[in-house]
Parts: sequence; structure tokens; C-alpha cells
Amino acid sequence: MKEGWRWYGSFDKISLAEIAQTGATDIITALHEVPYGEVWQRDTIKAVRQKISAACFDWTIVESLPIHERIKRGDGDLSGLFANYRASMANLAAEGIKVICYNFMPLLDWTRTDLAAPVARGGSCLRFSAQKMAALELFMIDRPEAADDYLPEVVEAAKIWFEQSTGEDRDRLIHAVMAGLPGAYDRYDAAGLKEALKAYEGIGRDELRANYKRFLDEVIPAAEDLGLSFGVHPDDPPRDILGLPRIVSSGDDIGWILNAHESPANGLTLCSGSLGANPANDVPAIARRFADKIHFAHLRNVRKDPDGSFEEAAHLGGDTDMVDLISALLDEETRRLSDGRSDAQITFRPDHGHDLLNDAERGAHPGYPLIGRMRGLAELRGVIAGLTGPRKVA
Ligand code: CS2
Ligand code: MN
Repeated sequence: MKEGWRWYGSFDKISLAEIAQTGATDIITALHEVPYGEVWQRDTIKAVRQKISAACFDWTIVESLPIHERIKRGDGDLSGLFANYRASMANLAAEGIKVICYNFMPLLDWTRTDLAAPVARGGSCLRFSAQKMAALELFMIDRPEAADDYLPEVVEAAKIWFEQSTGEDRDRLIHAVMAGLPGAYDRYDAAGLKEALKAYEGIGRDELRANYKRFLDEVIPAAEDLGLSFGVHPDDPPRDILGLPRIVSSGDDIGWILNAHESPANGLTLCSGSLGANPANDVPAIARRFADKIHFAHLRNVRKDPDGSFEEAAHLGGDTDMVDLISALLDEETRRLSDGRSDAQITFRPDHGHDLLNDAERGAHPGYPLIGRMRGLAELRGVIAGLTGPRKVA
């Protein structure tokens, strides 16, 4: 397996020289400064690639080439947006990119309620509290129907939390919920979020699926021509929130997507942490079921509570059997090798990490600290070495 590391380019507080010391060999990045829907220009991509190459890393995976909200909503004439998306794909392929990771989550990306929940032996983690999310939905953006999405005791606890919360608590909550969005735009306060949700009125699961299929039909043939593979990232959390349908949350959802436009180029980013937050998802089983379509892997772990809350555990802690999952990925690499493929290796990255030691002082992107992810990468590397035999890491 190849070791990747997510880097936010000019927005990142962690330098390529520091990442080099983690032993990772591949950078995973995007043009975070380009507004959604605009073409990623070849010279800009090239400048990033040169910077990455100069620091002795490979860059073959983009995370993410974002999908404009209008495409997700199926709103109006989308031909210009699709043409721009394909133009970005062509420019990326021309600069050596092989895999495009993307998600199809309406409005938000990963969603947490706490960016610094304490961890038993020190440090902090990202946490999703069902109670706080219910408080936001029910009382901060006035969505009474949300009561049906949570257990009665969670709704009760949400009411108490809201009544006792200060303005600062509520601001912190909305800030945490918005923190998953990459780049520097399109974050909302409570009023803005309420307004943005209106644009999704009338869009249920079927409508979103139809819009998704249309996207695949527009981009997958071009991906085949360009030698690109697409890997959809699962929803995080893998369940509907804010009344928005989420359609990349389970093995069956993934099966639907891969069938919607059958092609080797239409594949999956296997994110163990996202899928693992739903107790119904057996992540190693999902990895085995779709092994031949896994183009990229995100490895992290979560620990779930019975009320729907969860928090990010250490990479080898939590509810997902990481050793079993990595075995599944290694088996797939062996299969690819026996098919004579030169691209048999699956690139993974340690997805998220705890804030450890002095991570918090640096103020890196939430969930993406240097030391916490380096610990995660080291542990994952150890598992891989244990399963395959040691190899040299510079
Ligand atoms: C992250 C996502 O939450 C996660 O698991 O890996 O932010 C991911 O980067 C994007 O959803 C990919 O489009
Ligand atoms: Mn992920």
C-alpha cells in the first residue's frame, strides 16, 4: 500500500518538509482556493505539482474536485458546470493525476458537533453528539420534524442543552458543524444555514439519486477517455441530517452508485471512519464486497454510543477491526498484481487524527493535525508491515 497525506496547500499550517518526516510518500490535495464550479486551470495545477515534486512526493490523487450544489440539486441548465468539471478533469489528467476523490453530500461535508472533545489520556478528538446536533436542528434552525430523526431521550437532552447553552456555546456548535467544509467559502451561521436548506426543499432520496446518476453519466465516459478513476467518498455521518437525504451511506448505497453507471472508472474511496459511524455497516465486509472498485482508502476509526453519538478513536482503537480491513485491502492488491496490473497498490491516508501533544497550538485544519495523524500513520504502517513483512521506509 502507498502512504498518502492530505495537505491543504496554501491553507495548511503544516509544510511539505514536515510531512516528509512522517514517511508518507504521496500528497493528496486539491486547488482549495478555486470557487466551486470554476475550471481548475492547467498552469495552476502544474505549479502545485511542481511544488509537490520538488519536495519529493508523488501527487496522483485529488481530494476533492468538488461538485457544485446546483448539480446536486439538479438546478437549471447544468451544461456549463458539467463542461467546466470535464475541463478540470482533462487538466488534471494532463498533469499526471489518476484518481479523483469526491463526495455527493448535500450542502455540508463531514459534520461534527465538537472539534476538541477530551480523550482519556490527554489530547482531543472530533465528536458527533446526537444531543447537540438535535439541539441545532430543533432549536437553532427551527426544524421540528427533526424530532423524528432522534431517540426521544436525545430530544429531551437536546432541549436541556439548548436551554442551558450560552450564545458562545451555540456559536461554537455552528462553527464545529461547518468545519468540515474545505476551502475558504460557503460557511453559514444558523440563519444562513436555515436559508440554504430551503434550496433543497422537495429534494428527497430519489431526486438526489437521479441527479447523481446524471453527474456520473456526464463525467464517467470522459474519465475513461482520460485514464482517470473516480472514487466517491461516503457520507459522514452516514445518515440523513438536517432533513437532507444522504445516499452514500451503506453498502447497498455504494452498490447502487457503482451500478448506476457501470465502469471501472466509477469506484469508491473506502473511508472506514465515515462508514464505521453507522452500526449497520460492517466495514471490512464492505471493503471485500467492492474491493475491485476501491481506488483510494481513508483509514480511521470511530467509537459509537447507543444514542447515535460517536467520536473518533485512535486509528487502531474504536469499533472497526482495522487489521481485518487492511487484510482485505492487501488481498485486493495481491489479486491486482496477479492480473499483472502495474497500478496494483492502493494508496491510503491516515484520515483525521487526535490533537496530541502541541498539535492544538499549531491550529491546523480541524481533524488534520501533524502529530495525531503521524501517530495514526505509524500505527497503520505497523499493521501493514505485520501482515506483509517489513519493508524499508525512508
Ligand atoms: C473526510 C472528508 O470526513 C472524512 O472522512 O475524509 O472530509 C473527505 O475529505 C471528503 O468528504 C471527500 O470529498
Ligand atoms: Mn474520509
